[in-house]
Amino acid sequence: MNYKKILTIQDISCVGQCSLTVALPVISACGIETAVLPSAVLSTHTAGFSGYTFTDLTEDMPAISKHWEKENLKFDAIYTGYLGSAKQIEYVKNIFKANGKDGCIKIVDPAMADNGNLYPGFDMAFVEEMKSLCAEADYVLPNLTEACFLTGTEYKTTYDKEYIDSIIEKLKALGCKNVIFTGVSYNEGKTGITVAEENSYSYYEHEFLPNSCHGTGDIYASAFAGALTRGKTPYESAKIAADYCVECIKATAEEENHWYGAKFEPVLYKLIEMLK
Ligand code: PXL
Repeated sequence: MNYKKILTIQDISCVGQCSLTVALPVISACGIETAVLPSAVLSTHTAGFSGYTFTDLTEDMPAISKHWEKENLKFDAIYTGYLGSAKQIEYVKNIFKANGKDGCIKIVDPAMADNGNLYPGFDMAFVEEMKSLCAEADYVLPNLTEACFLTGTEYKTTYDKEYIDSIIEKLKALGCKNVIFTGVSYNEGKTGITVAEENSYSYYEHEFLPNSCHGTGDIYASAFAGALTRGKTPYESAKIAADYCVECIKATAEEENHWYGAKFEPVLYKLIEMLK
């Protein structure tokens, strides 16, 4: 049996259906063993809650990585999400080298911004460090806001293919090998993903749902990482992750008060079916 292991590095938001509380179940549902390295522990995520706690785990990282090295624990893929500090990015780069198997797939979701703004607590010094992490990744999964910050491009809400392609070119100039560009919308009522591989670009368009949910970026990146590690092509993985996110958003739309995350759990079985 082709049994694979992913290490995912992102925060634990104790409540909020994002980062590790999404990545662990979603990647496990893809049939992949999932090891975790928490970047920080927060009582909730930072989008919509106030007064949350934040415990930075940056200085735990080197010892954890060293211990795994000593035990010869290595991973087929390493997928990073929300990171707790700019310094952490340096440690993550070492983890890529020290804890990945030969040919380890490195997936970076530069989770730091949305809707034209950086998340609370992030600044341009973090963006600078993130650029260097993206350059070491095999797959980078930015949304439009993150792609604009990474490339110094003006953020626009209406745009054409030329605008998106020019951002992808700038990301490639930064050293990003394959770009999975999420939330790219050219037509009303539709959105999609541009999959810019080393030598070919493709676009998957799907329905745009008006009730956008917090945490769907993490659901997307986790499903993509799981599908890709399982052996699906980048395009198939991008499509499966998009179709699964649509199912999660639809499942959440039924209840107006569920504002802090997407109800991804009741439709996990659909992700498993898509992977067959
Ligand atoms: O979903 C991205 C994310 C992850 N972790 C924390 C967040 C956010 C987005 O706001 O606040 C703590």
